[in-house]
Amino acid sequence: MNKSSIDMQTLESNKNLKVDASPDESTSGLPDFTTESYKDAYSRINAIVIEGEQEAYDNYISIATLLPKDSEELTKLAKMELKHKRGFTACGKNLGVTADMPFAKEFFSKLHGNFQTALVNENLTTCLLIQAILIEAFAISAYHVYIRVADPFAKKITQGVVNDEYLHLNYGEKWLKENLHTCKEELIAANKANLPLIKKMLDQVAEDAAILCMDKEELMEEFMIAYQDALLEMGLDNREIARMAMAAIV
Ligand code: PL3
Ligand code: FE2
Ligand code: FE2
Repeated sequence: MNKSSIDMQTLESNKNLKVDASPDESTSGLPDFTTESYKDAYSRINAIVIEGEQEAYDNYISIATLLPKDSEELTKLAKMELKHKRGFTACGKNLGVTADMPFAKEFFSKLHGNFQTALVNENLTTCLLIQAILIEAFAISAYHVYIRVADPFAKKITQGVVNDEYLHLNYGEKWLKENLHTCKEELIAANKANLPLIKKMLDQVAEDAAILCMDKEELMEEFMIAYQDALLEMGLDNREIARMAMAAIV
């Protein structure tokens, strides 16, 4: 991206900032949460998050069927997702926003389809990569950026949620690390098929995110940090990680 388009984007997201320098430290530099444009963008972003948490619940329950020995732990992780869903539902309610659930269902449909296909074929590695690595890293990056510009109510909830998401990411990392010698090929293939979908989802949400004062470059940066850290943790080397990350830009 060239310099002028970065400036444009900065201007775009700054226009939503409260500039009436209220002396209250806690709200300065934050967007105006009461405008129609904020609420309109929030109706889609909030729905994405609610749908994402519900699908995460379903996915961990499904993964447990392929990994019965971890069923108890996976059920515990799954239940956290329902708590997250309730938390984000409350965030929307608090702002007087109705979540656009049909939009969110469509937003997840491709990734959802790939997960379901992997599940029926008992491709556990693919299921774990999609849910416990890609979706969790996406959530972690989005929540980190959101915390910086959220209303006080949502900020508190999101801080609690993001800590849980690391537990989910760690679960995936640990299983994939222990099984890397047998699952590397499937991991790389699944990454090639699904990382581009995450990139598309990020592109798709960027405009609404900007209205919430969430910067796209920052979202991408946070995602790459969480994603690359996870791959490193699994025992992949730098070259393998670079190759896998490259799948995002085809
Ligand atoms: C897994 O635990 C949860 C999966 C959720 C995926 C969320 C993607 C987030 C997209 C952009 C979001 C901004 C955050 C705003 C929160 C109301
Ligand atoms: Fe979650
Ligand atoms: Fe999660």
